[in-house]
Amino acid sequence: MTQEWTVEKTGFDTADIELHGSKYLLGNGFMGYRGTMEEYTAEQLVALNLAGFFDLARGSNWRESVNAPNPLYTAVSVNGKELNLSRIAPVFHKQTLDIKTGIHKRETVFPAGEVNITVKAERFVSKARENILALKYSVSADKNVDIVIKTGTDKNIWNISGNHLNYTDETARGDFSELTAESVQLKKPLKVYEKICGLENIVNVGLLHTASVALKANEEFTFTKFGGVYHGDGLENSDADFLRAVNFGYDNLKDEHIAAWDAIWENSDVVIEGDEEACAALRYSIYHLCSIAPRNTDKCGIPARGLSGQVYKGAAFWDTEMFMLPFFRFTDADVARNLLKYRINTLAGAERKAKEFGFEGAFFAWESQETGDDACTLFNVTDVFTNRPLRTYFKDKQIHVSADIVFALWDYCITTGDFVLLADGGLKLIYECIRFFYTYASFKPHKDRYELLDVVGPDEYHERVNNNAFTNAMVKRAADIFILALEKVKTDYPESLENLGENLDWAYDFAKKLYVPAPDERGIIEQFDGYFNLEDVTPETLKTRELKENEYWGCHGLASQTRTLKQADVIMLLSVLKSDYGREIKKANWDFYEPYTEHGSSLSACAYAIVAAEIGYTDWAYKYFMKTACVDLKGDSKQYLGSLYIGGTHPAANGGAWNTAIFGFAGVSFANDRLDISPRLPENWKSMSFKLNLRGERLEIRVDAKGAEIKGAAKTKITVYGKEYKK
Ligand code: IFM
Repeated sequence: MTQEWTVEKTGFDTADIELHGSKYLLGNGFMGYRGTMEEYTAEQLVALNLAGFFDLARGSNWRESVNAPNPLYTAVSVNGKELNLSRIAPVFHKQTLDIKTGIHKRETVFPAGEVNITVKAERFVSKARENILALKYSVSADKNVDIVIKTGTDKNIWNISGNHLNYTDETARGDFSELTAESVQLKKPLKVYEKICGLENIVNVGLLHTASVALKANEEFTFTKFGGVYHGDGLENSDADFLRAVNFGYDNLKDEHIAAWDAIWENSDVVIEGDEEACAALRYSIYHLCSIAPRNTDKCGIPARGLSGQVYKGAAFWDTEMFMLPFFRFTDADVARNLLKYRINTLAGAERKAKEFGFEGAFFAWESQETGDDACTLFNVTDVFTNRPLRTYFKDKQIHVSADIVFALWDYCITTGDFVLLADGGLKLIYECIRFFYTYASFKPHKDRYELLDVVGPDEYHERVNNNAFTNAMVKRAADIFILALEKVKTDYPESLENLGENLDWAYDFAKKLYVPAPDERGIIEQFDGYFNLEDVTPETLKTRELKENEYWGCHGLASQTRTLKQADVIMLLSVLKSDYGREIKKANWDFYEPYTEHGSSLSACAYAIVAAEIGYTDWAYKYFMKTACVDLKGDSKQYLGSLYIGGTHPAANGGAWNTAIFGFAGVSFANDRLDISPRLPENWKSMSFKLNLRGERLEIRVDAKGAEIKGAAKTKITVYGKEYKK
């Protein structure tokens, strides 16, 4: 990043097209628009990815999020030759994303024979009107020249598995076009509008308009464009809504869009004094979280790759609850509530899944789309040796997801004080999850305890293990939460108890007797039964054993019989249930597990960073914080799982960066109605300032090496390094 608020690159390399599509992403929670050039098409991975809209790709049984046709498509030709950056080496090129305002710009000087043509474009996906996109496009030349502008709605967009739409109507009238489509299987309607202002003598072919313009030397020709994308409830008044936006005009739309972003930053900005690079990377992470947050709906979760495309089928994973929700519950409780309501709304899907696998209660999807049914396949990875799908057990054994959701839901209630959510379906969700775990668990009479056998923990390289420490501890926490939530509802919302079973003794017994692996005499928690007996090999050694690029280490691959783990597992547990484990235990486990961890998932480094900050390994904490915060800036994360493409943005890491800054470096914790702040900043950080919303109070917090200053906490009880804070 060149400045704290700007991502910018001067120069052009075709190799960057894929990375930049994600890095320069615009989004507003309803749609994501990749950071591609206006003249790009499917080949350069143009995508307008829609949140919460899923269907099959034509001719396949692959269900993924739907990409809409591109209403901002625009290209310039000179003498019949299109000025396409992916094919013509530019004289100059600059791409910019202003993360404060969510505005994307490009400036490209194309050589066109004797003439240099400059294209400047500015665009945004409105943060104030979720269906609207707008573009301002200018062309100039250093000599008089005739150009042809081609603009319109382009259907030739990137789709991983094929088109999801059948087009039912396409109309172009003058400077306006309208496309109506329906999704392939469910026949869900979609409308895309497009309107141009400032272009004359237009000739229409299909949804594309062309116009010839005689450019005068060094005089800029400018026009604007508006796009409208509608599905679901928005369709009802889409004609009028789009027209209103067009009539409002580009500059007004831009102003209200910037004002909407300002309001978001007002609550969510974090200022790091003394380290511009870290500050910029953290802001960039926050930008992504806010770009994809479902602000106006509780019908969809956040996809694991945000709105950058269809990777992982556009589905939501545990990433949302464990990595992103903390940011939202402290900065924008409405978004946090929407995300949790989405889980409540999809409880029926989780119940169907439990039943399908022979259990009761709610087994939430590993990959959740709009109904909560699991989009995850049983074969998630393609073997690079045989090109055949490999059986993975993410869907059927990664049961911790149900506990993660319970954990996040309770944390939301505690942080915001919104316990009404329990009456609003929250308690029922918790109850069904605990019922699922109870039926999944095995009771061992000779040990008088319940065990969780045959599971997959966060570390996906070791499948079908017994008593994974993270899973057991999270399920135990979920069972304890059920009892707390039940008491709360009994007292405050007794009417919502009626849909729970009469006799709940089993739940108390389960909470009491569920086995949670304890630290051994060295203080180390065994990741799962028998982990310590595995071959003592680190990822570096495993790498030397690889026979092929992108070889998958899980399933029966290289890592499975060794101690090498894909991502934080025990350390994830320690980063989450932090008050259950002391510093010495954290240190012993960090030292033990760190060398074995590949960080093959972008979810891993932040867990190590948070625990490192807590145990005083500040340099490590900083290193892993920057790895997390820069993941989408550098684009150096894994792009393939076997031969499966997994590129795009990484919202879990974006959330993990915020979690590290706030919970790790600022040492924020909220428990027993008390906020504690115990800062341990990296040496070069003079201070860090941020805001937290806590039970209706908006706290302004500044931490430095000496402690913390807090404004706005009239009711909140606060301690700093465990000592009462004098307000
Ligand atoms: O949820 C993660 C998982 O933990 C590791 N693989 C990628 C998933 C989506 O981010």
